Amino acid sequence: MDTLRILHTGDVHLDSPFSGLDSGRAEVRRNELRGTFTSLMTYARTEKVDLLLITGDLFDVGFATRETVSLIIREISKLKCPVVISPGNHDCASEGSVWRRNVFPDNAFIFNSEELSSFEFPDLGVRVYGWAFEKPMMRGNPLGGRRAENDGMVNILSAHCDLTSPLSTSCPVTEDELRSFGADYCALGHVHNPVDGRYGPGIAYCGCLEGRSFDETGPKGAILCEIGRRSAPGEEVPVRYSRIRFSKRRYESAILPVDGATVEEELKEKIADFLSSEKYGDDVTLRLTLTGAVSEDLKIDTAALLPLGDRLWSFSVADETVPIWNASSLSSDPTVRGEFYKILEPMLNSSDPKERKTASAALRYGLSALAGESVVDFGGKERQG
Ligand SMILES: [Mn+2]
Repeated sequence: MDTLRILHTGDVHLDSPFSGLDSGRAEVRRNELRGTFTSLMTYARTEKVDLLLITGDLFDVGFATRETVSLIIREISKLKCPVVISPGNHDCASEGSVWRRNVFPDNAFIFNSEELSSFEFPDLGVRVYGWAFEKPMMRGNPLGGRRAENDGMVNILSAHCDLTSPLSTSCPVTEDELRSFGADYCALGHVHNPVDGRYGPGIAYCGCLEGRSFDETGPKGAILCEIGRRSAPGEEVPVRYSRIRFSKRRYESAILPVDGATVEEELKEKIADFLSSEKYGDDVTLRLTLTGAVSEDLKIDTAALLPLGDRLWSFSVADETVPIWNASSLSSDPTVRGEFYKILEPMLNSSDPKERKTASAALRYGLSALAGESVVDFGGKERQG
C-alpha cells in the first residue's frame, strides 16, 4: 500500500431538533441527515478507504435514539476498515453514555478518556492519537506538551477541540501545541464552518456534514486525506486532502440591493433575475435580505414576494431597505406629519445604521397610519411550502 486513504468526518449532529423548521420539515431533515450519514458510510465502503475518523459530535445530544444508534452500529459493521471515534462536547463519553456500552462492532475504536491515548493499526502502519470529552465542557488540554512517537509509523491526531479561543470550554488547544505534538495529520472536529488553509498544512476541521441553519451556509461534507509512506523515522511524508460534498441541502444567505425601486413589480423582477442568475435549485434554503434606498411610496410586503422562491426548498425575505423621503416637503409640512418627521429627523440621519432603519420604519408606519392606510406587516416571514 503506497498511500493511506483516510476519510475524516465529524459534527454530524444526528437527531438534531432542527428547531428553526416546523415539526414536519424537521422530521424530514432528521431523516435526510441520517441518509447523508449513510451516503458517507457507503462512500467509505465503495471507495475502500483505509481508515474512518469521526472527530466528535456524531450525535447532537448525549442520549441518542435507539434507531440512530442501530443505524450507526449497522453501518460500522458493514465496513472492513477501522473506525476511530473521538466523542465531542455534544456526545461526550460520560458514564451511561452510548459510547461506554459494549454495543459497537470490533472495528470501532472509541476514545473514552480526557487523557491523550492512542490506537495502533500495525497492518496500516498508523497510530491514531486522541481523546474524548467526558463531560460537555472540557477546559484541560490533553496534549500538555507531549509529542507523538517517532518510530516511522504514520501518526494521526483525531480529536474534538477548539483552536479558536484559549478561553473556550470545548478543549482549547493552540496551533503551536499541535505543531509541536508532531502528528502527520490532525483531524479535528468542533468548528462547523472551517476555512480551508486557515491552519496551514496537516491541520484541518472537517466541518459539519449537513448545514442545519443560516450559521452553516454552503455545501458541507467530509475530508478525504491521503498520506504517503515513510521510509525512515523522522522523514516528512506527503499529506494531501480534499473536501467531498455529502450534504443534500444547503443554506444560503444573500443580500440584494434594490436601490431606486418604486413599485412592487420592479422589486419582483429584480428578485426573479437574481434567483435565476444564482441558479439556486430545490436543495437551497435561502434567506434573501433586500437593501438599498427605495421610493417612499413603495411599501414592501415580504409575504407577497415569497411565491418567487417556489423552486427553492425554503425561501424567506427580510426587508432592510430604507425609503428615500421627500425631506424638504415633509419638514415644511405644517400638519402633524411635519411634526412627526422633525422628531425622527435626527435618528433618520444617525450614523448608526440600526437607528436609521428603526427611524425609517417608524416614519413609514406613522405616515401610513396618519394617511388612514392599513399598516402593512413589514417583518420577514418564512414560506415553507
Ligand atoms: Mn459540533
